[in-house]
Amino acid sequence: MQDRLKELQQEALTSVEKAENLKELNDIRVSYLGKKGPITEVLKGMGKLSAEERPKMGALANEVRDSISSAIEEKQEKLERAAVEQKLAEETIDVTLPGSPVRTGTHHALTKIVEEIEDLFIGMGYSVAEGYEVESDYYNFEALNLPKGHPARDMQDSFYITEETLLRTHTSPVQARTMEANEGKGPVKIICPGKVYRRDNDDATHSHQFMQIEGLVVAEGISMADLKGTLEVFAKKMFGEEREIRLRPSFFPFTEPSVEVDISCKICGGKGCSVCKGTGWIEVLGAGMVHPHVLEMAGYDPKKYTGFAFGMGVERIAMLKYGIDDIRHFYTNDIRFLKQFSVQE
Ligand code: FA5
Repeated sequence: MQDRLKELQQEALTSVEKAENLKELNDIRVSYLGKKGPITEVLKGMGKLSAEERPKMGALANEVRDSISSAIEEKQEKLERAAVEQKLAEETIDVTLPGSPVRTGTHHALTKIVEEIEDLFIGMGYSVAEGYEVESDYYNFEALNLPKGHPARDMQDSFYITEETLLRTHTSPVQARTMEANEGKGPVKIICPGKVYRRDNDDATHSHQFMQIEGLVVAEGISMADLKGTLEVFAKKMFGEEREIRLRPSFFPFTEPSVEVDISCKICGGKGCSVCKGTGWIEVLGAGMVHPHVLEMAGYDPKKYTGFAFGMGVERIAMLKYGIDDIRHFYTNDIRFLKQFSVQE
């Protein structure tokens, strides 16, 4: 029995030594130390031993068991450590490798320009107002002195949705709505940026959808000089201190007098070039003194209040500022064009 126990001990220790993984090791534990294992089997024959031999054999059996058990424990630790080391080696991260860049979006050129213009006018005490892109015929035309059938409606070919609703053709309806909301009381000083829509054929300088920024100031004693001074500040801040502005007589049914406003060409400094078509001036916006009838329709007393208004095309301003030669770049989403106007700029 003693020999058999020693033999089993040797066998078990060799198997433990050879075990390559935790599963194999567990199988060894079960087969040698389990209740149905060979050691238990051998010990069943203890009853046949003499009273003297029995405790000796019991002690030997315990020793064999303990030695196998501690060999298994030791090996288990070794295998577990090896497994952790292998995992760490496999998952090693080289922190010195260059990272893959995270792609970030950028501000759209038009957003940048709108924000710049907003900041400029907010600095002069204006607040930003918003209107509706789907507008009623009344606010888009009638409240601006353009009754149904008025020939000047042709100046802004429209996308009608129903007889009385259309995609707004300009941001001027916000003038009418803001004045009406004020019920003829107190001053108004707003700018209103937004999208507008016209049945214009797309080309290098025209788009069927574009952006405008409307400005409106109504108070007692507002004059054309205020309009000119305001636009001069705008032109110089936007395009440089050396820029001049020029007002040319024009016609808008909602302003009287009306003007087209030109800015001296930034490219040639006013000498004449292909961009300004040799004139030295570039048209950027329409403006004028708010027509007394428009004031009246919105509830203002034109004998007491006067006002000026202007409306500029945002794409045209951006084209001038950044030297962009085709308005379609703003809408064709070429990433090479768009990423030039990154937020960090
Ligand atoms: C108007 O829309 C008037 N509501 C502006 C105004 C406001 C006048 C307040 C007086 C008082 P006009 O149709 O000229 O005006 O358009 C204004 C600006 O929008 C133009 O100077 C131009 O810069 C831009 N614009 C007009 N049509 C287009 C188009 N199809 N594509 C791109 N920009 C355009």
